[in-house]
Amino acid sequence: MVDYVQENNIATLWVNNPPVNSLSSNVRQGIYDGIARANDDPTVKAIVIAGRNRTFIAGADIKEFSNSDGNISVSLVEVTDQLENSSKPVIAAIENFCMGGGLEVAISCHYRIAHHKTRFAFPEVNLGILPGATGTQRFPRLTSLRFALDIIPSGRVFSAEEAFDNSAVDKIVDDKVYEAALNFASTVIDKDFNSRRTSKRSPPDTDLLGDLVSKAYVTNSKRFKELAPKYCIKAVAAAAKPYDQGLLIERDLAFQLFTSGQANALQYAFFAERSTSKWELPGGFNWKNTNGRPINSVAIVGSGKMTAGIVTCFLRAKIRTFVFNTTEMANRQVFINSMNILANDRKKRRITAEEYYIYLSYFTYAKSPKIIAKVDAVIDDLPQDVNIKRDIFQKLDRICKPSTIFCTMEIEKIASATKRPKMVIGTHFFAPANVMRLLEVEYGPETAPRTVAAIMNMGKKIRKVSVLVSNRTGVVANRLMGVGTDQAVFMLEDGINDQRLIDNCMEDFGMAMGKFKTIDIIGMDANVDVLRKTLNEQGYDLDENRNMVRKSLNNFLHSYTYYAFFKYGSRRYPLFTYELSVLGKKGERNGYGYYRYTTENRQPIYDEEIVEILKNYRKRMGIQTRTFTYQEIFERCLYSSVNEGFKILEEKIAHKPQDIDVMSLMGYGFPRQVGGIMKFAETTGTERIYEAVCRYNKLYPDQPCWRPSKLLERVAKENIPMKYWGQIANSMSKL
Ligand code: T1G
Repeated sequence: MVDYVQENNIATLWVNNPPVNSLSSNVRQGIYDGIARANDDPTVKAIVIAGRNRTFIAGADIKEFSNSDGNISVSLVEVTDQLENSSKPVIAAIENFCMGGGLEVAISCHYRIAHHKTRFAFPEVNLGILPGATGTQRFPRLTSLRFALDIIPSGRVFSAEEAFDNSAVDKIVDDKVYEAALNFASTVIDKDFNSRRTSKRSPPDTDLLGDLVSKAYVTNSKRFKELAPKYCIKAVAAAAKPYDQGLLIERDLAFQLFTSGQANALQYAFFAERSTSKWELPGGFNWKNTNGRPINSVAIVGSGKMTAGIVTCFLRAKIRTFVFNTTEMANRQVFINSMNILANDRKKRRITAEEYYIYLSYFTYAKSPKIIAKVDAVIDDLPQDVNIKRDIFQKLDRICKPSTIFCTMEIEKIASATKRPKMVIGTHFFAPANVMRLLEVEYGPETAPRTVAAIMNMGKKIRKVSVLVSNRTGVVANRLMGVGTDQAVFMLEDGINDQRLIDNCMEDFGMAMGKFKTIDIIGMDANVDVLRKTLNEQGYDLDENRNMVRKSLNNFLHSYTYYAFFKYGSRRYPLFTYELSVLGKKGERNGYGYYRYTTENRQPIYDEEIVEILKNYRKRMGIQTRTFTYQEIFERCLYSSVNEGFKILEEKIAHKPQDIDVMSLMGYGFPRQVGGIMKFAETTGTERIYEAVCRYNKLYPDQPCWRPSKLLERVAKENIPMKYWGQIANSMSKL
């Protein structure tokens, strides 16, 4: 784990713990023992600490937090003290990742040489903790309180150049960092380096503490539903005190965070996100045993609201991207929109000017389908008309090379229109596609495992978190969270007069956005499309019915029959959203939805008109209003989604609870500090949720989302831990 190598009078400690050299117990012990050995050896004059696997150290081993192997070794605090107290100078040779505990190790050394491409960060805040191995105390002493208050509470990655500018590293090299560190070591041998012991310094800007702390509170306030950002600020501020006092405060705060449920949930989310790439198909094919052809070129066919966002994902990954529309104007518009997205990235310094031009050079217009004949994948962005889609894909099937994969949301309908059903797969991007990291990949009954492998790899290349699901009806993430949204609409219809009440309840829980704000952002039309599709599956045609009623009664909004048709069927539908859409409210897009929006300010404004519309609606529907408790709002919005999550598992649409959690976190702004909708179920207790689901099922028989999932029932009754839920779901098919 740590190799000790001596060359002339310099000892090197090589950290070797692939893939990212995390500081597991053996590594900590290895560094500690290595420093002791070098200090005891009179022939050693200087020590270099470096990482094998072309990386320095990416931090503590997160797996050990919840799963100690019982191997008692030294703590990271003892390691960092041992480094700083070394009687011989220690030089860190830093490259690739220098993060968390790795950065704490580096700043405890006496000198730091870094490769210019090194990525530095204190990402602890994203795991619900703080740099608790002296990082909050040493880092501001080495750099400044200003820089530490920027870096530690945000967890943002910073470059070697920024590190150098803020005195966090002493030298940057373009190549051969280890050799540079060895050379540097030979220049400091036998020189006094006492002033290089970080803990003995003071931050250079303690006089500015008050202002800096206030600024940090303002900058990070959006994340204050999580404890860690606030605690990080408090801990860094303590660096203005004498080192020993500051350290005690760091330890106390670190302990409080470590034992909070949030840290556990955030660490769970870290691994859940990474577990989605380990996909499996029912026939035993999986990410390990199946190869897919690399996707080096794509064609986006059609254009809509999301096209430019999708296009920029491919451009940023340097994948040749053809945009195919029948009119030149549509193609040009996609180019302009993509250019604007990249220009904004450049303005915000997410990309350099050079990258901006390189990325744009991967964009190509395709005026004729022949130009896209050789692409590796075609992505469907055509209008939602299945006949148009089938027609175009039939033509593409004749033109494209046999290995071209077709990505569409209408897998079965497109597969049957082509001679390549094995090459047809679903890809669902979430809006805005250039920002949202979730990609839902859906396989159909005929999709080949190699097609799945190719598209899952493509997802990784375009930096998406791809979740593989089996194709049923519509987008799985929408189904999961949509049931809770329907509940919100029903409660509004049934007596809540203020949409903010429900939205506040969800936002207090930590959701990025309340239910009605989400409807407005997604757009009324998109919400009504889901309703239209659901009704179609039940054999109803929403628009046909609307036209019929319009013809016969002139103003269908006043038709009791119209609503009664749906209401007194076997199932209740969230028709109030439909009513608003018919009244011309399109959501945030046109400034009118459940809230109002102005062109200057896209923040939702409470709209009293909704209450008036509601009153009329209730009258027509014959709804007797009633009051709701906060608990009922909370339970109906969230427990309905939990029950749906269990159904998605039991129907084998998703493979494991982690996949469902990632969909809720990355597609719907579920609070990361709760871990995801399934993790929330585990923390709340499945028994409690099952009891509530059964209760609502009795109360609302016209809402099928309350039929209890069989898997939830079993898990609740037998008190089965989450790690077995996926296995149990799989075994249930055999029952
Ligand atoms: N511990 C354990 N496993 C880790 C790990 C870690 N710190 N970092 C990565 N992995 C695994 C990951 O699960 C995956 O495994 C593989 O490595 C590649 O990761 C006291 C307590 C370094 C930027 O938070 O941000 O130090 O899925 O797919 O995209 O203050 O990993 O292949 O089996 O993400 O190239 C602070 C977390 C810890 C860094 C690389 N450190 N890691 O990204 O690869 S807390 C972190 C990352 C701490 C001290 C405290 C990223 C990365 P598998 P990957 P990548």
